[in-house]
Amino acid sequence: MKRSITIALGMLFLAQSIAVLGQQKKTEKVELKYGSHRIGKRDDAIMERWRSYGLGQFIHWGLYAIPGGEWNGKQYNGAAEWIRSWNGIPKSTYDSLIYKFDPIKFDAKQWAIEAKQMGAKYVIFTTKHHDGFCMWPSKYTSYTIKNSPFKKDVVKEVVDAYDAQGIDVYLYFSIIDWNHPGYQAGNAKPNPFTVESWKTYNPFSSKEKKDKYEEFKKFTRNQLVELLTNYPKAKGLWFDGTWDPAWMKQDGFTDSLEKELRALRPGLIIGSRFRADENGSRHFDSNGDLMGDYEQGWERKLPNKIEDVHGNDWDCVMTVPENQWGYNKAWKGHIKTSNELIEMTAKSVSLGGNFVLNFGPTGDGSIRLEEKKLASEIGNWMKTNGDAIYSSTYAGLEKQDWGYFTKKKGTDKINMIIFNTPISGTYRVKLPAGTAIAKSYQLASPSETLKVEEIHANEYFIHLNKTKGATPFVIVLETTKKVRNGDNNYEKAKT
Ligand code: FHN
Repeated sequence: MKRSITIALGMLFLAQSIAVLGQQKKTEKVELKYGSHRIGKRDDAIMERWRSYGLGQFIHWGLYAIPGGEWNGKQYNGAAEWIRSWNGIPKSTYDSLIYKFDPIKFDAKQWAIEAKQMGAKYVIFTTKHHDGFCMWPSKYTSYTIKNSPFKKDVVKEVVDAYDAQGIDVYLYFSIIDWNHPGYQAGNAKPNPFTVESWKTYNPFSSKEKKDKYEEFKKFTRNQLVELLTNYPKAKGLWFDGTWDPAWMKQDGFTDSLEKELRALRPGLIIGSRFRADENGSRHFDSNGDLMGDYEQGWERKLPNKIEDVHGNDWDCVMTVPENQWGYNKAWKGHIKTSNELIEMTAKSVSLGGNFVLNFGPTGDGSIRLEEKKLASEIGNWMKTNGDAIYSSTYAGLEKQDWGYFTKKKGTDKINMIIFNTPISGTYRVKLPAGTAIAKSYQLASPSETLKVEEIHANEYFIHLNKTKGATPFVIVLETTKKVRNGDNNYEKAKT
């Protein structure tokens, strides 16, 4: 028993070491056929726009919204959108939910208006989740919205409505497809998982399964081309379910598919989840180079320091309750408040990333009241303080006890996003050498300047005019180059 625990811990350590190593640039590069397609960040205008978003909306909507985490009065304990994988339901019974999908309250225009009010600059919408149900009338399967009582092309309605509100649309697509006869998860990954063991790993337990998987690959490719062709306004694809070892083993196929999709839509944005290299490395190839346009590994977690993001673009996708993406009638565990979500947004931007908040509409197409309330509270905050989020990024300064710094791109403005105010109402701020504060004010009241006191070289006290209540807020520091006049007498201050 003791030995197996030791072995298990050893394996866990090894797996974690491999994962960590995968994110670090290797000094000795290995020759890769299917590694990263680009070294370094994208520098085009489309990607620059992606970087400016700050806040996005994720929507998980599909057949799973009908049971909402409950089947015949029994609660499923996993994430609601995974309910089909539960032994409590015959799979064919789940699949027949297609005949019940008739969301009479679905109003994409209203969703988009509310998303805009929240301050979202992009939306990621589930065109197909793991159950395989297509929210667009795909011609490659009959398991689509077209064959539901609703019939209408939901993806088109979402794309058009959000685009009309100036919100960029990204199409979520699950590689896992429980409905397709050729799909399979693959045999368990080799253990230990090494370059050598991966080379000889066979994900298929029979030739028949391997052949069927070839059909599935064609089907997947066709659906992706179909999505990009049908919805030219969509800016990118957001892949999921690609941890599946059968998919990970398709290195040559996925490498050329990525090239094909990018050729079909120049400027297309794809995150790091799409494919693995020939050694089974995901997100980062075996040389530690990012496999996509931004790091897509921050799901329900955030980096803590700038070193954690290795200079890459990234986004964080987050649920309101613990691990529920699709609609679940009974949210359990901690439900995040708007202040917590605003703090996550601020933290993301302060570390150079975007924050994406998930919504799970109900089976009738409405957005649940708790989510509407959060969206409206976040939106109210963003109206006043959004300038510290949009087109803002890492300021070169670490997180402080009072909150986070962001920097407005192309300006000398540094924002302090405040979540904790000291009883004194005074914040201590250390800026890089050669930086002076020309002016400071709250975003909520730019005409009322704040008293700035220099206490050491490049170190200041910013005094609030009056201490604030329970809402986070932003202090702007308009900075200039510092001119030394030699009359500083910091010792007297004894600070
Ligand atoms: O299994 C899914 C889950 O249902 C949800 O879609 C999230 C969103 O990022 N992705 C998967 C888990 O990584």
